[in-house]
Amino acid sequence: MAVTDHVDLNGFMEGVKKRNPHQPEFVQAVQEVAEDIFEFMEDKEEYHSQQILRRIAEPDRVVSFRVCWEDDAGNIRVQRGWRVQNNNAIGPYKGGIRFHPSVTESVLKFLAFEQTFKNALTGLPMGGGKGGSNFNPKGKSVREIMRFCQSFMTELYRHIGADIDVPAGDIGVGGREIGFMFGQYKRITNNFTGVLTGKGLEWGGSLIRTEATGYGAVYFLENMLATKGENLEGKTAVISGSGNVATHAAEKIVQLGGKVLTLSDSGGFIHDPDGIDQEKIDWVKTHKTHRRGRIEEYVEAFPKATFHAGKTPWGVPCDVALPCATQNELLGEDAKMLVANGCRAVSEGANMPTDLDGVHTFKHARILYAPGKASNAGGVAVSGLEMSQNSERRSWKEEELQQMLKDIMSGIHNSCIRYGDQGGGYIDYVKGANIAGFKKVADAMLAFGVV
Ligand code: NDP
Ligand code: 2IT
Repeated sequence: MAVTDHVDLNGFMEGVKKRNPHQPEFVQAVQEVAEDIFEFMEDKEEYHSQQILRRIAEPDRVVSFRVCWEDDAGNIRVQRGWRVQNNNAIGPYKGGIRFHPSVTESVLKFLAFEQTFKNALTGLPMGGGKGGSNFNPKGKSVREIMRFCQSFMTELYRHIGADIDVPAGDIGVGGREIGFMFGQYKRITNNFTGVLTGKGLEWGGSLIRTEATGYGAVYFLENMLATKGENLEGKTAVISGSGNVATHAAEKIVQLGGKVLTLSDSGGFIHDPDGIDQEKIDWVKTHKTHRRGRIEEYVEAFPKATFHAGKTPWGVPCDVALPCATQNELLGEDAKMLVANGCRAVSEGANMPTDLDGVHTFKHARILYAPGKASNAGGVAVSGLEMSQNSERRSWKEEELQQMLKDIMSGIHNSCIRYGDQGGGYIDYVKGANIAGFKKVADAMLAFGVV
């Protein structure tokens, strides 16, 4: 008798919890996927007997390393760095690097696990990985950030490669940090190769990579609304975050005729009843990204807006919501409030921003709800296109890339419908994304045997 014969969802999750103590984010991500996959696998003995889900939920490897650097005052600082290589069944490991004090092994394992399904959904040949450090870039000088990035890459370089593992940006890592890391990789290896994505346009980067995650999340939202014969024209949107994903999601909502009411950061949210138009979005981009300012200063520049310290924006009535900051920023009670206030669609720009309670609330209310692994896949998709351009040693045109991004997002939407259509006009996008992503990776793993 196979060892898995008697393992049901609860038994499986007990094992995951036991093997991953003190890793709540990782356990949460596995649970959200396992809830759907156990149902899907019910009549698929091969997935059970080959322990496919168990194997995907056990990273291929987790590399942890020390990162020493010297601050401007001459103090020696020590941080921890990681790269989690979760699964490379369908392509080289691929996923961002996060610099934030909240980074732990659990957070990076959850992100690498999610990335495995997300990357499969894009249709491009990319496996799942994630890396980062508990380094806090806030309040650091540019020279300090450079020294940290160089030290981080001095260890990371031996684990990555254009056909092995291709990191990119994430929270706290944008074009500038990718530049510092690419420079150090090239210096150590003497190799100019597509080992990172999100590069500058002069040195192998792709057009629209910067915008792709936020734009893609809005394209996905449009696809969802279209199933109800609706679009974004005249709709109000509540957005959290004020970084790369949030500002570009806001920009695309505005371009498509919607009105953005909120943005936020770790200090609280701003509510602008007049709407956050392109000029205001540009102000936020400059203020947050280039000046590293706080969102609360928005109300000095635009006095009709209000700032709500220590709060998230989910209590502001809206038609659509886009959580674009971080994990577990939208809890069960927030989800209930959104639904009660008439929110019709939620498209996640962040990774796992909604906790399990919130996911169940949205599913129960049968609103249009897209999990990040489907709706925020535009960023990694254009990263995949950057890899293709690097291999070809060519740069594609903006219009071509814009069209490819739109096509990839609607392809993901179709995959979600294929496996998530529950009848009666309700699509369970979480289920659809989980099954479509899982099936592709699982079938590749079956082909390789027990490795
Ligand atoms: P940025 O660093 O550009 O911006 C992060 C934003 O989120 C900032 O406004 C930041 O506020 C806020 N934030 C971060 N941590 C917290 C926290 N603990 N509580 C409240 N607010 C917080 O990151 P990105 O925009 O790139 O990433 C945002 C989300 O999107 C993440 O979940 C990321 O994994 C996901 N994502 C990013 C992709 C990309 O291409 N960049 C692709 C797919 C997903 P503050 O300034 O105060 O720190
Ligand atoms: O979460 C994500 O998909 C990202 N941070 C982007 C990863 C990438 O490799 O572009």
